[in-house]
Amino acid sequence: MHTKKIFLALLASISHAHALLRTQRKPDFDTVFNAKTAQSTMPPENVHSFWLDSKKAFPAATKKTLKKDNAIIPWKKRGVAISPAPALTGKQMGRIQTPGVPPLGYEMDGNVKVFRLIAQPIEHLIVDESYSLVEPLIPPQNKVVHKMHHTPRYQKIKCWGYNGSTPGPTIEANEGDRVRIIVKNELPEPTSVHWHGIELPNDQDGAAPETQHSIMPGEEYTYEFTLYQSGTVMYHSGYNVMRQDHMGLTGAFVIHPKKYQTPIDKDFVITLQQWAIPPGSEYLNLITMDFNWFTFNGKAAPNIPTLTVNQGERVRIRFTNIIMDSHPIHLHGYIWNNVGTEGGPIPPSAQTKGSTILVPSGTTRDVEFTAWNPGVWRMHCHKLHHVVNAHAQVPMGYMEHGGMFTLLHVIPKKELEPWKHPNQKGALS
Ligand SMILES: [Cu+2]
Repeated sequence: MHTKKIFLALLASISHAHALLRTQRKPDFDTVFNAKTAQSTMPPENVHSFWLDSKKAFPAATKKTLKKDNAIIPWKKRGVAISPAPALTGKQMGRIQTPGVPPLGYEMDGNVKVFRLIAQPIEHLIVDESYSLVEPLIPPQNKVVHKMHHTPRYQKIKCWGYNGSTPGPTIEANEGDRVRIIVKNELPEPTSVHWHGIELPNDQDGAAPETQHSIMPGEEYTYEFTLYQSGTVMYHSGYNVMRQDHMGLTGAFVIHPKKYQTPIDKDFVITLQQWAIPPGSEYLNLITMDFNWFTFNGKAAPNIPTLTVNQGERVRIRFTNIIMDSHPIHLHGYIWNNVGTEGGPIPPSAQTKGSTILVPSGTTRDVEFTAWNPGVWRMHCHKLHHVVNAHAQVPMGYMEHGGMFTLLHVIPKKELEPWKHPNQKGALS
């Protein structure tokens, strides 16, 4: 009885605080909210009442659901249908390969390239037992030892993505293009999309609520701007960022320059992500900084696609990172040139060389090399914990490669050619 009284008193004070907050915040919001940029039918007052009336906003977050799904935050609103990916998802309209992630095609409206993104809950497989993309490249004679390493590996997550995928599809355009991106929100909460590294008008920046009202669940919102720069940039959620970016709402945006310094034969994008997944769960722990799963393009080894190129081809790899940690990505067998950042191409006189590139949070890094050296070369993060899976789930012992680990497969021009370094006489130029 006593507990019930305290509870009721608490409830009353909370609703009083909410009412106060509503009246206090409204003028601030109206100042920021500019009718010119408004594209929504949702009046601004409702943005706050949506948050304050949590029962209305999150009907799925009942005690019963929490128990059933073991979720603190609703991943999906009950009864809301999840749309299939827009028609042009998976249609290759450009030159970029994002291994394991579909590209995103566009339609033309006059001279505007129109892309479509749906922010939505997805069930996403990070790694499973059914296949390994690394294993076929391991020579049979080495596999006796290799088999000893095998430990069970399976991890699925309930997360958020764009067009059914995390990372979202890579958007590809050219310097000088006018682009329009139509975003639909199927998440159980408001969102916005920020164009990370793009120089554009303030009202297109996707930083809700400073530059726009947030896109409410079920709403569509249109961004449109011209690309006056080139390079590898990103898009990610601009609203409730800690949660939404960690839930998987990120993708790459490649803007091709009018002319590349060196023509490129194979052009890859790899998005770095990290996740904290409690053992035995499919839900993400967004509060801890102790991450235990690490992915390239949403997959952990051995499910990360290998990068296949032909000997002699010019290869570019673009790394994008929106998550909290930096990742030093290392490639065996090669010294590469660091040719670009989210700021665009680095002039040749300022380019540095290396075999490892540190990709800090909030940045992109482009590397380039000529694939002179045939064979199967490891490419992975060099933080040791980031190249195994499921830290919490398996005892230490043999820790098979997982996490941020894949292979660059350079197919030789001719089999059984004697190995030659480019600095040797008569070598491949
Ligand atoms: Cu790492």
